[in-house]
Amino acid sequence: MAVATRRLAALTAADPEVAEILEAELQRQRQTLELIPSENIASPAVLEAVGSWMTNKYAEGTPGRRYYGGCEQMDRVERLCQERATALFGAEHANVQPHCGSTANMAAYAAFCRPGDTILGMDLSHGGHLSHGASVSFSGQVYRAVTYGVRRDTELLDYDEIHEKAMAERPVVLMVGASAYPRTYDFAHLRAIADEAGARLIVDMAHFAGLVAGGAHPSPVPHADVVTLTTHKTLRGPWGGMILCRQEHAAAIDKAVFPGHQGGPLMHAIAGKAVALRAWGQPEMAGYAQRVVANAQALAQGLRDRGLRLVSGGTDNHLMLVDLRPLGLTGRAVQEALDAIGVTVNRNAIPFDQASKFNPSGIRLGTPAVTSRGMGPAEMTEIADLVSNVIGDLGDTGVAAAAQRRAHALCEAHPLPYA
Ligand code: DSN
Repeated sequence: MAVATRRLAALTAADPEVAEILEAELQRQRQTLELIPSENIASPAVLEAVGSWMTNKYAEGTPGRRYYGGCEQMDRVERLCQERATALFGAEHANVQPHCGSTANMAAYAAFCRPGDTILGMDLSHGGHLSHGASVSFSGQVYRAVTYGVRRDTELLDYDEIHEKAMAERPVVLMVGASAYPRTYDFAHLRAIADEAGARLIVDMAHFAGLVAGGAHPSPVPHADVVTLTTHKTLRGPWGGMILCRQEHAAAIDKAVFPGHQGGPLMHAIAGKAVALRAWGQPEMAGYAQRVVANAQALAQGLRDRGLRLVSGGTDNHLMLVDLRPLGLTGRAVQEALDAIGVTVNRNAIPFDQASKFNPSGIRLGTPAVTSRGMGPAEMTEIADLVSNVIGDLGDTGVAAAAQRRAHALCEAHPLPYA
């Protein structure tokens, strides 16, 4: 494949093999409807910052208190990023150094807990994240993890169970947030539970940070001791993590990030985070969060209209889970069939799933990336139609070919923002 973009000129000359892989991935992204709810499309400005010489610098420490010389510009960009984060989310303090969501959560727990302490988080199989206490993750190995889930009848968070477990287990931390929960949270209620149980409240808003930034989702910031997030999902920035907290916890959080869990911060990523945060005040992001939610609701409606069952009946945020059990299908088969026509989703467990984790009974879909491409409710109905056609006639090559043409046409009409 010819690699001819100016962006990759130096790379093509130095390493045509890697350049070709990057070019192939760009073509895949161009020609694919990206429905994985944790993915998005970073702006060209963010990519420039991340792909810059800021990668050349060590800056262990915090602005004004570095362990290396030559950090003047590092201090400037990190302070700018912190100021933009605290202003955007109304937080008292921001640590913008976490490399990802898991290291943000590691540091957040460590600010309050010692190994062996009890944490209470959402069960992975009900939509929680690995780092919220799963036994295969540090969070379930370093700490004594207890979990809560959703109600069987409504598939909504079971606040009574959270209250009961918090009072019985007296966790040091109540962790709230999920990777596959299609609804919003009652943060005031969760704060009251944490207070009654004597726990710290940490909210992991990795999935919905951009919805909070754009005013399309309640903010956990006024309620939580600490809020962790990632910057590459709905926030539409570079890959990375971040922590917001009350001033009283700032020193403990900063120490837990460095030297507690990380060495040198990724200064190129911090520059990219700063660029992404600024964009939320600019016309390019105006109404984006509301459009992501409106698109998710249109997609959910379209799927329901075509006979698919959604966990909890729909969505309030950017994602939804389709229950494939009524159709006798598995997540892996549907994921692969959609992959083959240029539609990317991920197979996912649904609450009370009896199937294997490797081939669970659901698929997870979301709208951040297609919204970034400028698609709206009409396109969501088109996507619902072609996706449900493929699911309804899995293995039918004629149906798949027609759906592929329609997916391709949507991609052509809504190009990526890259040259
Ligand atoms: N693995 C991410 C997701 O896809 O939701 C969460 O960090």
